[in-house]
Order: sequence, then C-alpha cells, then structure tokens
Amino acid sequence: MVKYLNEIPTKNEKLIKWVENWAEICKPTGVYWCDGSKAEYDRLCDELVASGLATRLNSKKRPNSLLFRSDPSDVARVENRTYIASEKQEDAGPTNNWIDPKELKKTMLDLYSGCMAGRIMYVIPFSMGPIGSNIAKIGVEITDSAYVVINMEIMTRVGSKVLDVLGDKGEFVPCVHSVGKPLAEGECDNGIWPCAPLDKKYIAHFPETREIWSFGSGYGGNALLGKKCLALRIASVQARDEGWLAEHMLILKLTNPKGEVKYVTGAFPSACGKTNLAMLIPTIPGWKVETIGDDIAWMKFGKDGRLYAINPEAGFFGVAPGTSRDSNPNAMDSCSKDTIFTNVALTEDGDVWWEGIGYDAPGTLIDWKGNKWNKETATEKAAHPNARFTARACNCPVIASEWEDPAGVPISAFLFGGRRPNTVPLVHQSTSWEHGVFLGSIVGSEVTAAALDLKAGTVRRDPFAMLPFCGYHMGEYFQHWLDIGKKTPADKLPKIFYVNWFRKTADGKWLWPGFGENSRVLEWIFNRCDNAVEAVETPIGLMPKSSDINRAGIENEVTAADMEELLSIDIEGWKKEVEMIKTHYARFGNKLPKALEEQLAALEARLNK
Ligand code: TSX
Ligand code: MN
Repeated sequence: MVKYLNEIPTKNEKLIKWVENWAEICKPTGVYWCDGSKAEYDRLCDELVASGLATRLNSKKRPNSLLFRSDPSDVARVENRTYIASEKQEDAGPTNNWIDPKELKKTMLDLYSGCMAGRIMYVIPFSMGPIGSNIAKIGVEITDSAYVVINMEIMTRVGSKVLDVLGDKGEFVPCVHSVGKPLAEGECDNGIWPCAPLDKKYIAHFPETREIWSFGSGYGGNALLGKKCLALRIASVQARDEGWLAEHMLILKLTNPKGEVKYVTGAFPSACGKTNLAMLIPTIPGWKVETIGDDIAWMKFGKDGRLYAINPEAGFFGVAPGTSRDSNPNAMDSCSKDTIFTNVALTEDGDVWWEGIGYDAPGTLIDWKGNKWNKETATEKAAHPNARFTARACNCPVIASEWEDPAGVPISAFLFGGRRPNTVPLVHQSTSWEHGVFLGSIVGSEVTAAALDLKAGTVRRDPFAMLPFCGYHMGEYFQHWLDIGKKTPADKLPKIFYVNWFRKTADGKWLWPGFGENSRVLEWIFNRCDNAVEAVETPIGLMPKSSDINRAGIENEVTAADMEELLSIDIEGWKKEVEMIKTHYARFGNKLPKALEEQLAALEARLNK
C-alpha cells in the first residue's frame, strides 16, 4: 500500500499510475507531491539542516543560503556510468555507452527494488522553459533526495502551475531518481550524503520511450534530471525527430551603442568560461551584454523563418572555483543570496570560500570534506575543483528582461570555441552554413594537466560541446545540423563564428586579455551580422582585418603586432589540424555526413594552394 503524505494534486491518470507504480517498487515511507511554494522550499531547507546534511550560512553574509558536502566519491557527472540505452546499439553511436534497454531495465529494477526504504519519495512536476511556452517541455522527477528537490526548485519551474498546464491528458518526460541508499529501521544518514558505490551508479536514458532512470548518485548532472538528461540527451532526440535544436549553448543579448539588439548563442567545452561569457561586462563604451542563459538553448523556427531560442532552465549550476569579482562579478552577485553551495569551503564566520574567489583564504576553514583546513599547513584544496553554486537566474543583475519570454529570442549568431593556445585565430566566420557545421564538428579544447587520460597539450575534440550530451549517434547529429540549414532561406539562418580567447605567444603568455575585452570580438560579430564590416576571405574562413578589431584603450596591452598574431593563420599548423580532424572524423564511420568530408577536403585543398 502506497502512503500519500499530501493530497494528489492532479487528475492525470498516467502520472498518478506512474508514481504509484514506482512507489510500489521503491517502497518509500511515503509519497510527497511538491507544490514548488516558498513555504515548501523553506521547510525542506530547515529539515536538511536539522538532519545534519546541510549547513545554513551566515544570514548577514549569505542570506537564505545552504552549504552541502557530498560524499567524496560523488563529486561530478559519471560519464562511464552514463548510458544511452537505445533499442539498437548503432543508434547510440561510438561516443555513448550502450546497454540493451531490456537488460538495463532488469538490472536497474533490481537496484530500485526497496531502494527508498526509510525515505520519502518526492514527486517534482517541472517545466523546462517558461511554463506554457510552446518550446517548453514538462518533466516529472521522482526522487528520494530533498537536496535534489530544492536544487530542482531553483534550476527549473516546479509545482502546481506545471500540473495546470499538464492537465488530465498532457505528456511528460518521466524521470526516476534514487540516491540508492535505503535506510534500515531506525537508521538515518547521520549528516553523511547518501549515494551508492560507483559500480551501482547508472545514469540511463531510453531515447525511444523518452525515459530517464538514474540510480546511485546525488550529484548535479546525475541527479537533477531536467538539465543534462532531459534538456540535452532526451531533448536532442526529440529535436532531431521534430526538426529543432537542443544545444549545450549559452544565450546572450548584445546591445550596441545605438540601442540595437542581437541575440547570440555559444557552445564551448567545459572550462572555457561559458558562464563568464554569458554574463560578460563589456569594456567598450556603450555596449551591453545581458544574460538569457548560461548552459542550454532550445531553438525552434518561428513563422518568420528565424530560429528562436529559450533557456529551458531557471537558474545557474555554476562551477565555484575561479569565479571572482574579477572574472565574473554578475555570477558573484547571483550567488550572494538564495543559493545552494556544494563542496565549497566554509569560513569561521559562516560564509563560503573557494580557490580563485579573488581574495586569500582566512587562516582556517572547514574544507569540502568537513575537515579543519589551515592555510599554512594545507596540502589539499579547501574547495573541490568541481564545487558548485546553484543560484536563481532572477538574482543575476544582468538577466535580460525577456529571459522568460515564451516566444524565445531570435538568434543572429552561433559561436563555437575552445582553448587553443595555437593555430586557431581570435575569431573567424564560416563561409556558409555547411562550413559552419564543419566548424562546430571540429570544436576542441586543449587538455590541461588535470585530465589524466590524455597528455597535456593535446586537443580533446568535443564537437558542438555535445559529445557527453547527445542522446543519439553523433554522426546523425551532424546530419541533423546540416538538415536544419535547408529548412529556411540562408539569410534567415544565424551566422556561424569560431572564437579563441586562449591563444598564447611562443613563450607561453596570453595574447588576448579575455573576459570583458571579449566585447571587442562581439562588436565585430555584431557588425558582421548586419554586413556592416568587411571580412577577408582566407583558407580557413572569413576573418577581420586586424584594424577592424577595436583596440581603443588596450593599445599597449594588445599591440598592433599582437593583433596581427592573434589573427594570423598558421598554414602549417592548420595542415596538422587537418590530419587531426581526419582521426577525429574516423570515429563516426559511415555516419559521417559526406558534406563534412567534403568540407575537410576543401579546407585541405585551400591550405595547399
Ligand atoms: O572565462 C574566461 N574567459 C571568457 C570570459 C568572458 N576565462 C577563464 C577560463 C576558465 C573558466 C579566460 N581565461 C578567458 C576568457 O576570455 N581568457 C583567459 C586567459 C587569461 C587569463 C588571465 C588573464 C588574461 C587571459 N589576465 C591576466 O593575466 C591579467
Ligand atoms: Mn554545461
């Protein structure tokens, strides 16, 4: 018998049956339907503090904010335990893990059996995107983690309003989550973050039935199922089938000194400063950047033939280390209150600290593992390198007024980029849609010493920054992008650019100051969208004349010679790049679109001319 802790707030039979079925499998002590209210959020926070799982921060320094410490084994997404369980292995492609869906469901049902003993099953109805937008989608997550509930209440739109839109017959993406740590009679978590060992963790996606099953982890992308699992992996499959785009992209609003507005999206691999770009403060007079989103863009064609984007999320799940007043003041303000911190360090006065916050650590801290930490004697970092803040978009000082417009915003440009100390210039533009898809398909970033699987100095390819987030064969994904370009006249399509803030001199110094100065590159891109500035045709694409990137005020920091170097094309370097791209492309076998093979051959021919 399922025990309901509150009234069932819907008449949607399919939803009620689905919840009841999972309650019977997982055997929670009770089922609670979340309403998304502030009272509910506050009560769950109080309960989490009382249970010892959360620390309430100093209300004068961080009003209405909590700190959580995860299990040291549960600090990041687990890509090797993440599965695309399509009916046919071929449909998952060479870059996704695959298990036969029947087999995986059997294995996981075993794990789910009785897994919520001693815990409450929360039912979270959520909308990805403004409630009722025709680009938005409804999901329902069941979870035994109150941490997941409060994070979902920040990151998505939760509760009764969602059920109103769902109605009695509406469709939703069912998302099942358990931390995988049942409690025996009388047992409690004792303040320790519950999770299952790695070999029992599964982050499973069933693309044909549009289901998500997650077991064993409480962490971000493994547990907040609206984000990477629904809004990217499942949505990418729906987008392919329905002719739209679900992308791992920031969305920003750019206003020039005349008050003219353009919207730009950008896809970058991790550790390239996507959130910083989304919230950038331009250094050039009269320009303004405002944020629509920092991680995911869903785009559909409008009646006018242009692509319109919404941010399906309602908050930022940002990496804390490295975020400072210097690198991103708007992110610092976003997490100044109403924020959930995970795996940062705690100061004696009840505030947070992390490496790269912009000021020295006070002498002593409690580190992310809950141990005393002393600046003089420390051998380990105080915050985990993947420590996070979960902050509300509405607390971002530069959130754009239209960020919740259900119609979305019309996109003028797509940016791709990565960390490339050499070869790739500061900015170049594609000569066509197909060439732009080629640029997206070769996105890559230099591997830093921290990643152990590849030698430092090599390039890790992450096409469209989607490699870990595409719910189907990446070769077919490239084809989908090519097909999108045939759905509307070329002049309605966004222009495509490749940027590189990370070029270095031969002796290893940054050539470009980055951060707010990137507005100078955005200015050129803005003007290119209006054909208001010329470009030079080069073997790799369209490039600015070096005098067309505004250096006013940074002439000493970036000399004319520096600009020449930033915009130089290293023909020999690009020839090596072509060979690397051939290796990269070989992964996709016969699913690599012909058009991309031709783009690569044409690039090689232009380099050899
Ligand atoms: O986010 C970054 N952006 C994009 C900003 C809108 N970062 C941080 C990357 C890690 C997340 C950058 N780092 C950027 C950048 O444009 N550029 C660099 C490299 C760099 C670092 C420091 C300086 C200059 C360039 N400044 C000094 O050395 C003073
Ligand atoms: Mn991301």
